[in-house]
Amino acid sequence: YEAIETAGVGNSQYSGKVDLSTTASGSGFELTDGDRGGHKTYDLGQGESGTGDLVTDDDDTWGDGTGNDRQTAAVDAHYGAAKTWDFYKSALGRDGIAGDGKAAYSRVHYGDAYVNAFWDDSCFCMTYGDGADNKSALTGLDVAGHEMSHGLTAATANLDYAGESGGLNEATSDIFGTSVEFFADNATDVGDYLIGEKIDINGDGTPLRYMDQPSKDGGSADYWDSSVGDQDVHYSSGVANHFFYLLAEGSGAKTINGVDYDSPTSDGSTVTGIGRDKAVQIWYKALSEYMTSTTDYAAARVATEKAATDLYGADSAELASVSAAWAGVNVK
Ligand code: ASN
Ligand code: ZN
Ligand code: CA
Repeated sequence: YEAIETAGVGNSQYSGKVDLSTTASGSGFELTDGDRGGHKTYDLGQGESGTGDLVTDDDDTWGDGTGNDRQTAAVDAHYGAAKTWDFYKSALGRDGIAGDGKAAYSRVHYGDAYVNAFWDDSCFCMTYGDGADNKSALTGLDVAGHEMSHGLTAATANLDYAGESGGLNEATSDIFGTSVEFFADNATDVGDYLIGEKIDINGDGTPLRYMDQPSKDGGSADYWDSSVGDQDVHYSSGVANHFFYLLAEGSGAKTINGVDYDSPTSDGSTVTGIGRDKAVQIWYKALSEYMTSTTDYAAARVATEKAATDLYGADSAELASVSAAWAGVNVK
């Protein structure tokens, strides 16, 4: 028996009609991605442990695009993992989460009315709840990129998930999650600097987080202050999310893919954006070469300045923007 890679079609809930890498199995097909280390997607059937069942199908056309159908959450999860894998490879030159070509796996339909998604390093897997109505799985593309990137952080800087390093850990997942969304160039889920805008867990159409002005969510920090490390890591992440937005896009008002942003600095200074691609390179090099488990905001500034110097030079406009963006979020 030899696994045969096949090209499936998925009707996703959040990203429209998508291509899926699947594998022929017996008389049917399974969600095993032979193009990306063999990444598998499982249905937990509302359970909370183990793997449940590998998701299978008779005709290689998956899901109906709604939360009423059990396959649909698996479609979004499988697609999100594939796009994240491809982003790592093409933008970061990285072969999978740990850089060794090995796949993780995804689990959908976790628990009953569970409103979260998470990465777990001990299983090297990511898991998605079904949302409050059990029909709104938390499988949006930026969420998948976010959760998988917790694995990337664990395999690199391994930032402690508390205090300022915890905020940096969370922000790294938002930075790469958003980068995956832009990279995927999906017509239904277009790239933005909003996190979780598709899954609607607030129930009013607002996203979970905003990178241009993190405080728009009602809790996140726009700027560093000495108490930011006391906040929940999903709020202290705001400082680095805001840094990344400023570095990529610059300060002030801007419309990207139809979304209006407004990103003020703490002191009214102007930051000139260097573009998302360069900002991602700088963040990844800082994360993988200069940050450690205890890196705080001051040390993150140093790490990204070193990375920008390595990549673009000590006299570069890119380095100047890194310094200006940190100053703009009050990391001096
Ligand atoms: N969705 C959350 C996260 O990835 C889950 C958590 O806070 N543990 O950060
Ligand atoms: Zn997270
Ligand atoms: Ca988004």
